[in-house]
Amino acid sequence: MRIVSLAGGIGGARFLRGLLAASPDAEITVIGNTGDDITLFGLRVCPDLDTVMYTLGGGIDEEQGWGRSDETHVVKEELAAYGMEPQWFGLGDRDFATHIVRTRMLDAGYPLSQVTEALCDRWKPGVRLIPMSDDRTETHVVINDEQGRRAVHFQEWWVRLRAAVPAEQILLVGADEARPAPGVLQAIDEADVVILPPSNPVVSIGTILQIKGIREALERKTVVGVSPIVGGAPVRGMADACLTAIGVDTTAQAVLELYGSPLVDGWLVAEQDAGVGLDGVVVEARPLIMHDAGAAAGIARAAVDLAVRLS
Ligand code: GDP
Ligand code: FO1
Ligand code: CA
Ligand code: CA
Repeated sequence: MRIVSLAGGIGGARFLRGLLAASPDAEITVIGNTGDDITLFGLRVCPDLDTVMYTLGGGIDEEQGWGRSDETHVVKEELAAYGMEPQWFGLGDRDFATHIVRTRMLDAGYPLSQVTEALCDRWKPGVRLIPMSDDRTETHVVINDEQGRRAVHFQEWWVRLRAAVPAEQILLVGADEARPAPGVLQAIDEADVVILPPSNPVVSIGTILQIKGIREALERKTVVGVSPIVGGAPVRGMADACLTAIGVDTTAQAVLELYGSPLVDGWLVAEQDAGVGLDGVVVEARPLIMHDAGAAAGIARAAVDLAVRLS
C-alpha cells in the first residue's frame, strides 16, 4: 500500500512513528512543512524536517520532542559570549552539524529536496521525506506590542514570545511563487490513502496546503485526518494561538470545518469530542493521546483502516 502523510514537527513525527509500526509493509511518503525554516548565523535550519528525520531515525531528544539526543551547547555558549544574536533560539552542537551540511549543499546549488534526501541517507527514517517545496517560504506573524505593529519570523513569535502576544495575521511569505517539490504531486496521485496527522492545522498542515496544487491533488484522494485538538485544547504547544489568529475556534469541529470537505473524507476525534460532524465526512471517536509509540501505532492503524474503508 502507498501512503502519503503530511507532517509538521512533533505531532507529525510521533504519529509517523506509529504509522511505520502499524503499516510496516507500506511505502510511506511524507510531505514536510518548511514554513518554520529560518536562517541563523548563515545556516539554514529546517525544524520540522529535522524533527521528522531525527524522530524516525532514532536521533531525537525524546523528552523535548525536537533537537538531537545527547546534545551539548558549547557553540551556543561561545556565540553568546561574543554577543551574537539571536540568543533566544537554542541550536545544539550536534544539530549544528546538520545545518552546516544542509547549508553547504544548498550553497552548492542542490535543491532542498535533494539535500533532505542526502541527510536522510544517514538517518534512514524508513519513509521518503520530501519538503513541501524547494522554493523558500517562511511563516511570518504580524504582531502589535509596545514596539509597534510589525511582522516577525514565526520562530521569534513561537519561541521568543511563546505565542503570548496575539497574532494579527499569520502569512506564508513566498507562497504565491512556491511550487511543490519534485515528487510531491506524483506521490499524492499514486497514493492509495492520504493521512493528515495531528499536526498544527495552521502553521504545519495549513502551510503545506497553501502550496499551489497540493490541496487540489489531495481533494482527488481519500484523506483521513487526526484531530490535534482534544477536548477544546491542543494536546501540546500553542496551536490555539494560531487558530485564534485566523478566526477559528480551538475545537475538533472547527478544525474539521477548516480543512473542509471535499479535502477530508474521514476524521478521527477523541472520545470526549464525539458528536463532531460535517456533511461528507465519516467521523470516528477513539483515544487520541500518543502516550507512547504503541498508542501512536493504534491511532495510525485506525486512521489507515478508516481510509481504506472509505476508498
Ligand atoms: P510542531 O511543528 O512541533 O508544532 O508539531 P506539529 O505541527 O506536527 O504538531 C503539533 C500539534 O500536535 C499540536 O497542535 C498538538 O495539539 C498535537 N499533538 C501533540 N501530541 C498529540 C497527541 O498525543 N495527540 C493528538 N491528537 N495531538 C497531539
Ligand atoms: N523550540 C523552542 O522552544 N526553543 C528553541 O530554542 C528551539 C530550538 C530549535 C532548534 C532546532 C530545531 O529543529 C527546533 C527547535 N525548536 C525550539 C523547536 C521549534 O522551534 C518549534 O517547536 C517548531 O518549529 C514549531 O513547530
Ligand atoms: Ca512546526
Ligand atoms: Ca476527498
